[in-house]
Amino acid sequence: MNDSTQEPKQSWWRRLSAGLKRTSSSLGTAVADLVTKRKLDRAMLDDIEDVLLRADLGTEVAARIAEAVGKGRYDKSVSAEDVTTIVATEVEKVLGPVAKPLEIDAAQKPFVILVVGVNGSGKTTTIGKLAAKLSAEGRKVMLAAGDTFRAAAIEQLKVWGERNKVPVVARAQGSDSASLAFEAVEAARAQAMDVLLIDTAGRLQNKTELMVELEKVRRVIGKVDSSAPHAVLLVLDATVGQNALSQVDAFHKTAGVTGLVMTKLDGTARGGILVALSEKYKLPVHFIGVGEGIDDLAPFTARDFARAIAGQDN
Ligand SMILES: Nc1nc2c(ncn2[C@@H]2O[C@H](COP(=O)(O)OP(=O)(O)OP(=O)(O)O)[C@@H](O)[C@H]2O)c(=O)[nH]1
Ligand SMILES: [Mg+2]
Repeated sequence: MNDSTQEPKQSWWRRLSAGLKRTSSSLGTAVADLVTKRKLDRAMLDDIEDVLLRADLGTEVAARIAEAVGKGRYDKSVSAEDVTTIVATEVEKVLGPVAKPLEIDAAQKPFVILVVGVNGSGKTTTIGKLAAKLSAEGRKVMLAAGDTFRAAAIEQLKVWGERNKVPVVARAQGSDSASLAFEAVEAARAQAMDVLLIDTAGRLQNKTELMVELEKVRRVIGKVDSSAPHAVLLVLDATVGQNALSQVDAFHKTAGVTGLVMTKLDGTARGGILVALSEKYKLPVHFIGVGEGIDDLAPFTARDFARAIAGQDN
């Protein structure tokens, strides 16, 4: 263990800013190319807006940033730094209201967290990382292997359980995942657990029967405790870019998503999508995944993310 308290933050900031480097440096280079040897005019602002759209920031945010750049600067020369500073400021304004910690209500025993998302987005890994965080805070955590489709998925969750020294409720492959979830809530209650994290099978947002199954899981959990699930986390893979928008749409409608986790920000040029999502859906963003390891889950903070996107130093 490193005894410097700065160390963990430094390392995830490094991974986040390095991960978003492809976004920030292509944005920075494109902006620099646009602003050199020219005075600001409408055409330049349109070009800047295009660059921002290509960074996945979304039409509203791109237009707003271009407008902010234009304000009071027509016929003047602007620097690339002026523009990226405005990018960071405007992005932070969008992210500020959605950057919210995941609050565990201690009055709910167990506090039930259902984890949903498309195939391979990082659900199981995020559960493993979250279990570590919550246990470190002194909470009694239990996991439920609600992804009953694949034997490997059950094994994967059990490995995270062992690593974290927390119990895992699991059944044989092919069991009904709603009844597994029901059983897990009862077990967590009987064993006075603080938090129950329920894994689910990955499902594409356009596969109706799988989305209906998720609705059932949700409903059945509510039969044990009508206030549960207390949180429904949608895990999104940053590398999918624009597809994340339809994922949020579909999962929100079916599962009543209460918050987002965005993974794989350690290696993507598409992290800007989180800005477009925040602008459109305004769902809380709790955590970001910046690697595959147990410690690679960082609380989401608007300023850090905005500065990383804009390629600024922390
Ligand atoms: N680089 C990186 N890899 C990640 C991150 N989160 C998860 N992964 C990796 O992504 C892959 C899929 O992760 P899982 O946790 O199995 O994803 P899942 O959503 O449970 O997948 P299914 O159960 O198949 O739907 C694994 O190889 C993880 O190690 C992250 O933040 N960064
Ligand atoms: Mg999984």
